[in-house]
Amino acid sequence: MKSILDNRPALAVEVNRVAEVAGYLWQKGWAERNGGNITVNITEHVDDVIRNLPAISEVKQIGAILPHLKGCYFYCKGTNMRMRDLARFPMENGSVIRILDDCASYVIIADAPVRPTSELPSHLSVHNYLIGKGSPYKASLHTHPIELIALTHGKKFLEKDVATNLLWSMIPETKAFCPRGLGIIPYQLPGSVEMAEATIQELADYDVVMWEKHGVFAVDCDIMQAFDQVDVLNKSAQIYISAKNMGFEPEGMSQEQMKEMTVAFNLPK
Ligand code: 2HA
Ligand code: ZN
Repeated sequence: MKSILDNRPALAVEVNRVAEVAGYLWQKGWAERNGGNITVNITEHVDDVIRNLPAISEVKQIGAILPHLKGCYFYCKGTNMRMRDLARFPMENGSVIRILDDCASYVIIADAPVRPTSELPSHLSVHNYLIGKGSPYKASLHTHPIELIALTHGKKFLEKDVATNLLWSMIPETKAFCPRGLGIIPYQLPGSVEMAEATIQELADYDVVMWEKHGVFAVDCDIMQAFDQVDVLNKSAQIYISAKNMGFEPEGMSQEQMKEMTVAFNLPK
C-alpha cells in the first residue's frame, strides 16, 4: 500500500519514533487497551505534494479556535487504537491531519481515514500554546505510568512540588533529565476543556504534568525525549516504592547533594 512515508525519510524517522515509543509504553504496562495518546507536529516535514493531497475525511471540528495551528500538520494516534498495534503499524493505527484555515477544523489526509485520539482538543490546544510561545517542542504524550499514578492517590504528593522533590531525590539522573519536575493537576473529567486548560497552565512551568489518578501529559522536542522524561520520573517512583516495600522510608539525596547536582549540570531550579 502507498504511504505518505514513502520517499520521505525525515518524516518516516519521526513516525517510526512514535512506533518505537508506543512499543515501550505497552511493554511497561502503561498502555492497557487503548490507553494513552500521542500527537506530533510534523509541519516541518511537509512538502508541496503533501500540501496538495486531497482530504480523505469530511471536515471535522476541533472544538476550539487555535490560531497558531493554521496550515499545520500532525501525526495523531487513532481513537480506540492500541499502542501495541501502533508499534507495528503506525499508519494503520494513526493518521496525518491538516488544520484548515479557519483554525477550528481539520481533515485527515493520509494514509487511511483513522479518526484521531479522543484527547485531540487538549493535544492540539497544547501544540497551539507551544507554537505561540516559540517553543521547539513538537511532540506530546499522554500515558498511564503505574507508579506515578499510584503516588497521586496519596494526598501529600498532590501538594506543589512535593512529588517533584521526592522523585528528584531518589537518583541523581532524575533532576538532570527532568529538570523542570512534575506538575500536578487535580482530578478532572478525561477529555474535558477544563483539563486541557489546566494542562496548558501547568506546562508554563513543567514539561511533564500529572493528571491526578489518571496519567501524565508530557511535551518535548520529539516523542522519544517526552517518553524519556516520564521514564526517569517513573523510575524514581519505583525506587521510592521499592524502599517502602523493604519496610523503611527512603533517605533520599540530601538538599546539599541536590544543590551540587543543580550547579554541576546547570539546571534551571
Ligand atoms: O485515549 O488514555 O485519557 C485513551 C486515554 C484517554
Ligand atoms: Zn488516559
